[in-house]
Amino acid sequence: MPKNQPVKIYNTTKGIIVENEAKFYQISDFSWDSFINQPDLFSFLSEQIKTAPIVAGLDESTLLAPIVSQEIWASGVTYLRSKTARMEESKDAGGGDFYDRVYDADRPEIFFKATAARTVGHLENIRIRKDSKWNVPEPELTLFVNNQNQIAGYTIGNDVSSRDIEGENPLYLPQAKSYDKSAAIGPCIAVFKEPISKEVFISVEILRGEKTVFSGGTKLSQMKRELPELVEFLTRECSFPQGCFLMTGTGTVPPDDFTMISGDIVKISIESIGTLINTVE
Ligand code: DO4
Ligand code: MG
Repeated sequence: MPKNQPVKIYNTTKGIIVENEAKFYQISDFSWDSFINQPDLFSFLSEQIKTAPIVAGLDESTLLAPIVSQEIWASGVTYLRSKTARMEESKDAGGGDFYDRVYDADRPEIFFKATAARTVGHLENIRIRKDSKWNVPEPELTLFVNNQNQIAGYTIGNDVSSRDIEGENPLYLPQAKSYDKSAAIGPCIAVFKEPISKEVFISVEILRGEKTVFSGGTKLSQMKRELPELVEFLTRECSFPQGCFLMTGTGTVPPDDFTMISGDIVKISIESIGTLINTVE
């Protein structure tokens, strides 16, 4: 296997499919929850594909979000760009100082984002709230943390957010962040032998019809915190018998005069994991 290339796990309507070096394997006899929580997942996958039947390929229309019993949590204000954007949006509410302080504090911001039922996968629709006028995607490297509190894999996340609600009062954060179809993850869980490189680029493009109305990106190395540090805080007083997902914060925020509208297509790519595409309902 070439150095630190991931093995990818897909949740599909036809069961679990594993991709390795452009070959696809059908996995049977495992539930999703038990499969992704196997200890030393990379070695386990390498063993599984020695005997699993090869299938023709991956039909994208069969993809499901890579989540069954897991919760999605999220960390915030982990990049400078997120801190400055939130200080600006909440300055009239006196919230600016909170964001400044959490950026420098030992304890990171961590919040509950979504249940599996509120989450969509690749090519499914995300939603913006009807009572909000300013909505953005947040492209985020998302960790799969297994039931032993280890980072076992990575996926792509969209922490869809209502900036006017969050900016009006920091106590409205749960309403700005957590509602039906406010979270997208996928298309796979990518499992690496070594931790993911900090040089990976996380990019986002928003299409309105044929036109790109916003594009941007950041390197993971721009994040102020370490990934294990975020996991350590999340798992201090919460256990996750089936593992969980942790969105790690956004480093890309569109300009303040930008809002998503119905019909927009959001494409988030992370090198070596893939691209997550969702349309705004
Ligand atoms: O505190 C607001 C949310 C921060 C967030 O979601 C992010 O930085 O990604
Ligand atoms: Mg976020």
